[in-house]
Amino acid sequence: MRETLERLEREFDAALADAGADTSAVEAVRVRFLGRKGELTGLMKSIGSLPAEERKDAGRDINALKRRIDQRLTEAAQRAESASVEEQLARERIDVSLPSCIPWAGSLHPVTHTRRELERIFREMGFSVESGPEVEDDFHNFEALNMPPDHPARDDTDTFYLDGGLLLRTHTSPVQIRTMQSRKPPIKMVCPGRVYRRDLDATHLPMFHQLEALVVGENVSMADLKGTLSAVWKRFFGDEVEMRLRPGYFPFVEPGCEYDVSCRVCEGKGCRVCKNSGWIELGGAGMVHPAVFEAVELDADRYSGFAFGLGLDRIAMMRHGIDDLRLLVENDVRFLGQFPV
Ligand code: 2NM
Repeated sequence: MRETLERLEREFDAALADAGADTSAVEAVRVRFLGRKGELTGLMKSIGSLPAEERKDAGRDINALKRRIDQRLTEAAQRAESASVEEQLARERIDVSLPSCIPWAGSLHPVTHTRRELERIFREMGFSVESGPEVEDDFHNFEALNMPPDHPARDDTDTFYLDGGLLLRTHTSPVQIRTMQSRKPPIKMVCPGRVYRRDLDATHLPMFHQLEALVVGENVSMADLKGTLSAVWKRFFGDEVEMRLRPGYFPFVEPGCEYDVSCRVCEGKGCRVCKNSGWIELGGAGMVHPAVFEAVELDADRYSGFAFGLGLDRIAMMRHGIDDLRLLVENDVRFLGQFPV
């Protein structure tokens, strides 16, 4: 009997080692040795056929082995269970450091982006950013700007007139008039905003965006105008950009000029965009006309000033390589989404 039990125990240990950490294999070993038809159970049943004096020892030895086997099976089952939990944890591991889905984010309209960038540059240079009404009166939009009653821009084929002598401003200059009326020099201001003209073709929209700058003080000169323009465009386009002034006429300035920057596409060498001239016209400028100072009751003998203007839409198109004006007003998200902040 002793040899039988020792052999059984070795067989059990071997079988349990084979089962490893596999829960169902461990269970199969339990059935093989402790099940109703198991090997140890069979041995227990055979006690009755032993000689009477051997039965007590045999029963004790079998029970002792049964307890050891039971103990080892329980431990093996626990090991198998925790191994399977570990395996599941490893399999279902989630890397919380992986980037998540990027949420859909809005973007700025290219004109808004261009306006904000220029506003930032002007603020850094000490300018304030002002705004004013889009519905204006004749005085602020025309008369104070030295545009006499017969000036062609006042024609109702060029300007949107409203009831009660009001109109949609044709430039942002009325904001400068209002600023000079409400504040004493020194003045350093810019006013970006919507302006309206009765124009609609491949290169003009009835509503577009301007930004105008005004500096008024004592001894403000044409050299200050040129230095300011040059500083602004070098900041906006980069230090390599060249700038030039050409004579130009606007009723509200004397002398007046137009200004160009070297073409950003070909760097001045000449290309389709600049029509082989190497230059891109950006806007007009000049020294504030004494008649304008008179209209806002500023002493033209004491003060002088310069002003300049630019078209935000054209600059935004240049900056982003946009070749069709309509893209700016259609608000197609497939277009707008291409200008992330
Ligand atoms: C331009 C060109 C030249 C201008 C002048 C004034 C004011 F009110 F001070 F007289 N505001 N803006 C001006 C001068 C605007 O844009 C093409």
